[in-house]
Amino acid sequence: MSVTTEAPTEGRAPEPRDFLDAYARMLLIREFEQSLHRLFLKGEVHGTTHLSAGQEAVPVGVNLALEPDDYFSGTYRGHGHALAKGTDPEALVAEMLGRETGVCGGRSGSMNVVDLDHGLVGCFGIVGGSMAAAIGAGLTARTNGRVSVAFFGDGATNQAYFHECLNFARVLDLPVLFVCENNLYGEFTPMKAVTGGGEIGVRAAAYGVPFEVVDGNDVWMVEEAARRAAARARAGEGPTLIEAQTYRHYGHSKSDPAKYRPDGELDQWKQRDPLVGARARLLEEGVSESDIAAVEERTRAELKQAIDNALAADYPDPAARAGTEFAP
Ligand SMILES: Cc1ncc(C[n+]2csc(CCOP(=O)(O)OP(=O)(O)O)c2C)c(N)n1
Repeated sequence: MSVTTEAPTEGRAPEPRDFLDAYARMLLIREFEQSLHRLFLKGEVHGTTHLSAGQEAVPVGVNLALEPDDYFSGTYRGHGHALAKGTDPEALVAEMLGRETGVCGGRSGSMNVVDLDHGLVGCFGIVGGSMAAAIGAGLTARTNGRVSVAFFGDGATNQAYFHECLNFARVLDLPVLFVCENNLYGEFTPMKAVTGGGEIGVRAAAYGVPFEVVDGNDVWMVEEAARRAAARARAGEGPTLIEAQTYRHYGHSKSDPAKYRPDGELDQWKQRDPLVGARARLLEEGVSESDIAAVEERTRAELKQAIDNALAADYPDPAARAGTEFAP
């Protein structure tokens, strides 16, 4: 059961200002992750990080269709999910640096960020865990008119979570948007090698959940699909699966140089970089080069200030952590 892209877009049509804001948000995510990469190489970020560079149009496009108090959950590749919804960049980078000003007081690190003020019920290192969390938030969302979004990867569609959660959401008509970021790879593994049948959307159809496949590098196509799905959810019509086809520019995590990808594949995808496409669209919409340049400059300057502030912040006092953490 698919939903055609001819379905009417709910809500008002985007204006040039919206396009500029969306571009700025994607640029913020890209530059944030590149900064994180540099901070990791300098030894400031511990453990590992999973960068989402290349996939920015998915969370930003979905967020354009959400209200500020809607819920969402992300993966370990969650910097973009959080920044798209409004998490403060300074608090997010401070979290990556383990500082007390971090959004979780420096306790979560890169993979497990929570920011309830912006509806982020959690980022999950367990593949598919985001779906279960979004179902929980969806049960609440059903009672207060909100929607709940789960971001997850193509690999997660082979987890039991995917099947249980789609079934459960359909049976209870929960207002949940399942947003699969199909970046063609799991951990070192091509999606086609591990996905029986090769198609993700048809799996949703098996549970009676409508699905759409969209160009995940086109922020406005993602927004339109999310707007339709959110409208159905708010109307009590239940869940939707959106498969956003995209590509990650880096390897799976910091220990993966992504040598397994065929020669030329990354370059081909970079020609369809979501930021390059959005910038070209802005010019087509009549936004001037100087307006775009001003936004780019402001975004970079604000991010630099945020990082400087985060680096100057203190580490949490270990004594103050007593009783706040779970140990088996
Ligand atoms: C339940 C579980 N199984 C295995 C892993 C190890 N693992 C971490 S990421 C990953 C690949 C997931 O791929 P995908 O869902 O496509 O997301 P992507 O990393 O491409 O964004 C795997 C197998 C895990 N973290 N959790």
